[in-house]
Amino acid sequence: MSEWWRGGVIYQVYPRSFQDSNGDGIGDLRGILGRLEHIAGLGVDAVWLSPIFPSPMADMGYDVSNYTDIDPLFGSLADFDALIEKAHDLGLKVIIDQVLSHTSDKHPWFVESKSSRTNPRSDWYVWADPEEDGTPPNNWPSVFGGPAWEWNGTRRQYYLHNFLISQPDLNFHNPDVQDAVLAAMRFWLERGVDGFRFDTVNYYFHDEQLRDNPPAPREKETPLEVDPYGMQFHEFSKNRPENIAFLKRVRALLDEFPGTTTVGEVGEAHRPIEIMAQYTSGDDMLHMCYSFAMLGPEFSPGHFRSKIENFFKGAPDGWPCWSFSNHDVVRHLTRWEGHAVTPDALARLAIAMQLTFKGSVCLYQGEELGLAETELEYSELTDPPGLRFWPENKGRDGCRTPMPWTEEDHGGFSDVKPWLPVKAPQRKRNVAALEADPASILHYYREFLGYRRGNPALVGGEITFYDVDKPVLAFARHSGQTALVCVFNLSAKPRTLDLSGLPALATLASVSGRAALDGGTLELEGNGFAIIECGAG
Ligand code: TEU
Ligand code: CA
Repeated sequence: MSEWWRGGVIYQVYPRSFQDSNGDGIGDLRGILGRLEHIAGLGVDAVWLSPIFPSPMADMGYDVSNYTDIDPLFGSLADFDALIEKAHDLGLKVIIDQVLSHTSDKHPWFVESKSSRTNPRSDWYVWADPEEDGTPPNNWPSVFGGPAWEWNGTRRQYYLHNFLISQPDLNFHNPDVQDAVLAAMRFWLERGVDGFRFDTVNYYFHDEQLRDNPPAPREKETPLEVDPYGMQFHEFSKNRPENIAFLKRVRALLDEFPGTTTVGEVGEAHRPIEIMAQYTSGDDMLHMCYSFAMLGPEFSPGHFRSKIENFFKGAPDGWPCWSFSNHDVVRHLTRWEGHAVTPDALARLAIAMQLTFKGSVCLYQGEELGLAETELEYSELTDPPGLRFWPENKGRDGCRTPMPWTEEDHGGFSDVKPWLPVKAPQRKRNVAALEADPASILHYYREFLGYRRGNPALVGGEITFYDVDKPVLAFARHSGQTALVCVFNLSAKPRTLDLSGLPALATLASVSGRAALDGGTLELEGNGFAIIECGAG
């Protein structure tokens, strides 16, 4: 089916941490290849590989120095071809990361661009003269701290970097830059990839006049509605109107390769849902976007409901992708632990919610094992923001520790000490142990993924929310004659609910388990939930 992505489930692999095949302590493509059965066996539609391209690894591959090759640390193009082939044999689509907003400062394009003000690529990055007093041209902040501008002594100019100093920002206003990144995309499409995850897709364009971003009065907003780094609205540094025309060029390219898809990352504190809607509305834009809207600490019915409702209000024809965990945030079992009866109860609740929301879904490697964030010492860190802002910000290493496959040393991930440690709490939840326990969260993930696949109402149906008492989230998914009422108790306390006002409730769907339905009365234990099939009428 060419629209497999609509309602599809994407499993994110963080290649450094999936499986090491050659004993250097770092995961690689051959390692992933050998573990594809695990992914396919879950019953997901696609795998998304975080960056595997040549890179100095200052931001673990999100600093690319060559868009059309594989870093030797991960393997070769031949390994990549083999991985695609096996994935396709197993019925898995392969989505790769495209980190196009910035390159590494070691990319030959930047090396050339910074060499003079007159070289052929002098305008490929965002260069700006200093203010009269020598300071940067405006107030734009870097996500990783400090100003977004770095001085270059050769050109006697600043260059823009929204992230690390070693991640200079490409100038998308230059048509040659657009052509170059589109050519890189074509390279991978011709190699057989099924789509792209676009890193920082909202950062492609900046205001050419370099106007100051307006301040965001923090006290008037909830913390997540303002920029957590710069206390300003990113009005001029990102989400510029020119991006729309460029994304249409991207979509036109993808449309040359039927069955492919795109998911844009909208890293945006201020208006994430609006931008997701804007970027996916219309069949000439991106297929899907995700944001950090569900990747934060908020865990309330109103929060989830408003994100989903606002998305479809903004883009009735758009399509979201929801994720609860990824390589940038504290794993959700740790983020939301204050709401948990037990980690497994919370894990079941979360996956059932995510898989019944309207939209596609990104899962993050290890969440099917019920992994919590790894506690690390400062000396074990590798992530630049963690190294810089410890202990207020511990960085992102805690969600990036290697997959535990077995009870062995290093969780069977590697024969040698891995780049990040596999600690006891994670190793205990290894794949082999959870496979052997039919009551494990791993089996539950598989079961619920299968349940979703078998229910068109969950994959592509409409969603209607109900007003119920506070810690409970309730909605129906419906398509054709089928309607499923989904009720989730987000608190750790048991709840008795009067659902008599809802459509004819018939039977508890077998997978939900942890609930009792008696007429219109539903009893849910803490973190309990019910998927209820509705009778006709
Ligand atoms: O993330 C962009 C982004 O918005 C994040 O930096 C986010 O704000 C932060 O991680 C929250 O903790 C993408 C990648 O996912 C991330 O790994 C990269 O570091 C970043 O882009 C730069 O390429
Ligand atoms: Ca390796």
